Amino acid sequence: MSEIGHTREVDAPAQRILVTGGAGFIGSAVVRRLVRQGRQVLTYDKLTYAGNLASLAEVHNLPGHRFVQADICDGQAFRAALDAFRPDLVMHLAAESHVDRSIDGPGEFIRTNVLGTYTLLEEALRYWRALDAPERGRFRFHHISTDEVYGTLGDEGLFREDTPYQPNSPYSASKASSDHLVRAWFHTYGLPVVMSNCSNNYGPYHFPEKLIPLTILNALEGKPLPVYGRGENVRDWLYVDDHAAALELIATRGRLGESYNVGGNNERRNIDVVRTICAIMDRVVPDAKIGPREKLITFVTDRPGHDARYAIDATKLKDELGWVPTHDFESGIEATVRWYLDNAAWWEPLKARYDRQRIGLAP
Ligand code: NAD
Ligand code: TDX
Repeated sequence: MSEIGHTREVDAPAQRILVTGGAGFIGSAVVRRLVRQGRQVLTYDKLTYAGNLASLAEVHNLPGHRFVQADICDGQAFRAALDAFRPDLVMHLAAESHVDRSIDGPGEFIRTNVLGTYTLLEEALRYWRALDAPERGRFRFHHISTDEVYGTLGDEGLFREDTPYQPNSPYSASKASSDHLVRAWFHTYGLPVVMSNCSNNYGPYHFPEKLIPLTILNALEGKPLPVYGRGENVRDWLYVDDHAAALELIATRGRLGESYNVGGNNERRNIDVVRTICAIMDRVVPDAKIGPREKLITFVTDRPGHDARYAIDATKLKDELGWVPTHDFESGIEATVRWYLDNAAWWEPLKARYDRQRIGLAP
């Protein structure tokens, strides 16, 4: 078994990093960060509707960055990528990520999130076993997951790493399954893994089907702002670059076989998030024809199985690895609104990639 329970000192930080899902929202923030630091990065991404090479424009053609368009369920393609690139670290972010889509079509979530992760684990194990001893000692597989695996909180309490798994949506159930597989490959086969579970991210390059970018773009056009139920559900929002910094720490310095919760201590009710965005937009891009954007808020049928509250206790990550988030919600949300206003060239082409009507209402 691998060295469970103690930190392996990393003499030379990982230099060759394969990032699955690197063309997505969080993956692209990770790839941009690592390439800027001078690491060698291979982005491995199928480019589904959610994948976007424009999110990697800053680094795509730099010598430190390579890209392979391939499916994580394709074991042969992943094997070829491992054998050609020879990473000392795999960061696995590729997933189907949108809860509403998982309600309408859970099959793709099982295929990608469960079978895809299984495929990567099998190939990573084969690759790791064939490495020579120093390389084998350096190699790590970092699985990136969500706090939604823990289910829902009431008014009190926080998710800790030892909170029991109680996923409630097809998305969170598929992520929970993948977490369990990763854990099992560590305990049974000794594959050197680390895991992390993060709360809701927000920031630039967020696919516009998600609450925050959807609200910004609808508010810009004077369209209704759909709020599920009464808007009282609470999410714990973390700026995406703070998550990317946490992932780098966990991947390179986290204890093998351990999982780390990541969250910014920024709990907000959905209705308050939407109102905050309205206020920023009224100030930054006032529009006399639209008027005060709060008038656009429309309460709609609740999401089936809608988790009431998520909130993270990130003490372990802070104490063990010294992580501190650098963005508070007020500055982060203003920066995010301004980024969308300045980057229509990024989001305009995406409008054709998703249904701008309500989805995820189970029959
Ligand atoms: P995203 O939907 O923006 O990006 C997912 C990426 O994975 C896309 O580039 C897509 O093309 C790629 N992909 C999907 N299926 C693939 C497949 N079969 N093979 C190869 N590539 C494939 O997702 P995100 O928000 O960046 O989330 C990244 C990871 O972080 C996911 O594992 C998600 O569960 C987790 N996570 C997300 C959040 C959040 O708030 N967004 C919070 C916690 C954890
Ligand atoms: O139009 C909307 N109106 C609304 O009220 C949408 C799209 C969402 N909501 C609500 C549902 C949630 O309570 O806003 C909250 C946030 O919704 P999403 O943006 O869909 O995110 P969520 O379901 O919380 O999941 C996100 O965070 C955890 C990511 O999509 C997941 O991949 C991640 O694991």
